[in-house]
Amino acid sequence: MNNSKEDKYIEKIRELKKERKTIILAHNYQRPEIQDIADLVGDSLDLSRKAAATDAEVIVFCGVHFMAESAAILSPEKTVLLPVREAGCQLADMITVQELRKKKEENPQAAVVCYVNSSAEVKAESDICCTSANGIGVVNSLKENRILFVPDGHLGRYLASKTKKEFIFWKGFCPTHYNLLSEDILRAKEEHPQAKVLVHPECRLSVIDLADEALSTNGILEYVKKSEAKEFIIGTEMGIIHRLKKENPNKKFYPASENLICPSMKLITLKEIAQSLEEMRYKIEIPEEIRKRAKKSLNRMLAV
Ligand code: CIZ
Repeated sequence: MNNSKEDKYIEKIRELKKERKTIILAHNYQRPEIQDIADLVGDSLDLSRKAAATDAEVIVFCGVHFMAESAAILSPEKTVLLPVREAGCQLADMITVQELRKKKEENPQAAVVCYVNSSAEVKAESDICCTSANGIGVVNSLKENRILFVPDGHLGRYLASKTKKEFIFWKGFCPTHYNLLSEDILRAKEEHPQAKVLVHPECRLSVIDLADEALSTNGILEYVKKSEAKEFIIGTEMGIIHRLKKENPNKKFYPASENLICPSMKLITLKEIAQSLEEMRYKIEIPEEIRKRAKKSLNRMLAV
């Protein structure tokens, strides 16, 4: 997009934002220009919690569908907009509530732990939620020894390797993280031998085994800020590199692979945000009964 067009959309967004008492949230994986116009940048839960604590009347969530749902679960009195209807999450779509109910029937003794990357309906059907940052603590807090972990089989395997619980894994995966291979890490390490390797726990265990740390997006940001190291190989969606560079201008960042791009995260543009605010679209609506039960699973996690 040329600069004058970009400026026109930024101006429109600022104007509408004021008029509609709006807060704009951008996930760490969003395009740089979206992160730059957002009021807050972060992970999905952190953004949703912070937005809930504001007096904004409208939340524009620049992320994917389940993230906007999390904001709507925590802020029922606010209007939550997802600028692009098609911005879904392939991982979250790898489980339906009917499939989950069937698996629960087959495993009545298991506690259902659901990664926040899931629909409101799946959260509502689970005992407790977790994030990639607090998963170990959540699993260890449960009295049950059997854990039915949904929907991310890779995060599940990582948590199983860090706890003593017996896991039943779901077959879901994040295609962006799944495509990162150990060969990519080995190549990046050869090219940048001084660099620390930070990967997301949605990666395969073979990739995590080669990394210095497996961390959530906010975990990566915190680690880099505190680290004495000057170079980092980043094994998660490369949108995060914009924020890493901005917050650490004297450090260097290399994506572990050029394929670390989530197509859904890139659907949102400045033009889409301006249109979203102008037309108040696309509103996230969650039936109240589902919202309340999903909130219970999130609250149980927050209590841990
Ligand atoms: O929930 C989030 O924000 C995601 C997808 C990952 C993370 O580690 O922040």
